[in-house]
Amino acid sequence: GCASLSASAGTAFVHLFEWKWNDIATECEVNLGPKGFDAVQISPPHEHTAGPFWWTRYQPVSFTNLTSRSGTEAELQSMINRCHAAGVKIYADVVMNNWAAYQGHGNIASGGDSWSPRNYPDLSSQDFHNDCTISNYGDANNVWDCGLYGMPDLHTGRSYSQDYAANYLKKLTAMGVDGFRIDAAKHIRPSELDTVMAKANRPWSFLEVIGASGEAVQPTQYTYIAPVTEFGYGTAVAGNFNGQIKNLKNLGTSWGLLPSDKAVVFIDNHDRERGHGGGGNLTYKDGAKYNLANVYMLAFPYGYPKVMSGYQFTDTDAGPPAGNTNCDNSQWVCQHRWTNIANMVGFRNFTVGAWSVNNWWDNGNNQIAFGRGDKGFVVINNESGALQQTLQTGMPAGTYCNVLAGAAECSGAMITVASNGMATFNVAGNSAAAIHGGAKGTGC
Ligand code: LM2
Ligand code: CA
Repeated sequence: GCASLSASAGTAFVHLFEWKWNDIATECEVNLGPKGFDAVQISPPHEHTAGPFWWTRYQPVSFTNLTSRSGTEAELQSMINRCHAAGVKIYADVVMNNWAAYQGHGNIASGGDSWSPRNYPDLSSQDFHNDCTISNYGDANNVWDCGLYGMPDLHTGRSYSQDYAANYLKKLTAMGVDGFRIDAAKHIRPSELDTVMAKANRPWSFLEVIGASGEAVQPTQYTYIAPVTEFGYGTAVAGNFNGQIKNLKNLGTSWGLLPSDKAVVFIDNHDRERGHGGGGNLTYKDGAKYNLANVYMLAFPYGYPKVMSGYQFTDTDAGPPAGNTNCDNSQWVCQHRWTNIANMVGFRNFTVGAWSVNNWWDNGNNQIAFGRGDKGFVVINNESGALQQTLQTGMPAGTYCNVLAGAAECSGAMITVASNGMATFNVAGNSAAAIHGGAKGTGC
């Protein structure tokens, strides 16, 4: 068929929130590899406390027992191997700062180990900071050395604790894991986290540090270690998709965001879609606006984008639907399979070499268009009325597939770019169109 996009390097990844390892493996083979996703962020693979809530996985019990709600260590290994064979990397979510406290569903953890707060199979009370609860975000010592929501706080200044965390990263690296999301990095002193990463031989990582003005601990204190989650991005995108997207022309450092190469960006994540840790983000519940915001994120040259992919919920504590994770069950949202999102990954991969915005057009309100050098061009209509414009694309003459017009990149309408670079776009309300040189209507 037309338009095989997998030749380009990966530039965007997906969080398959609460997916089981076996189902991720199949998804890598069937969808993520063919669509050009760079990597999958997986839910924490360590042993965790019991209970049906999603957040029980953010309460570790052991880093040496890797049986979790997503599966066994053998299934984890098999998934890593199968995703690699499909050209997809694996990033593991690592919770090292805070340890299990919740015993509302008993003291037997996901891998069968029993535990009590500050006493786990491999760690005991001395490996944790003194018992205190974070209460003052104006005080860095309080944020770093007390317990988040009262969970035991790993004493990351102790060599034994550092080695324990580093050995976990090394074990996962040896299994083939390609990178890490370091959960709650904001609650670990930067110098101590840096020591852990050094002991782990500095695997590729990104650090979860939620910035808030006026607080003592800021994301910029961590960027010397690794890229950081830029929470300001999703907030800014949401504010303007609910306002006027013409303002998003120069989203980046001039908005107070981190340098692009230090920023992992997302429209929402597993916390923000639930209103945990702050709100205001667009989520799957916002429908077309959310869909188009993801198109913007994947088209716009800023940051390393992460697509959220989760399950439907009303109760913000609810864990995943019972049974296997798959996109044929409507309880799973599967954002990464939405045509616009899946096919914009190919757009980002193809346009990565043209890291600038060119030929920006807007209607002064909620219709925008922009190019990525001579490699691609996108039109986003965040209004209910149709958009009909002849625009300068900056692209070579030719017949291009509108990659957002059908599930396969070239299954929908064609768009003709004239020799002067102009092309006519007819884009229905609340939808988008995109063309790029990796999906041409002829010669593929
Ligand atoms: C993070 N960032 O710093 C994660 O991105 C976030 O998802 C985690 O919170 C948090 N760190 C701790 O790793 C989640 C969730 C919380 C949940 C915790 C611990 O957002 O609601 O707290 O995980 O599982 C839950 C209860 C809370 C309780 C706490 C301790 O919701 O009421 O506090 O467990 O048992 C007494
Ligand atoms: Ca800490």
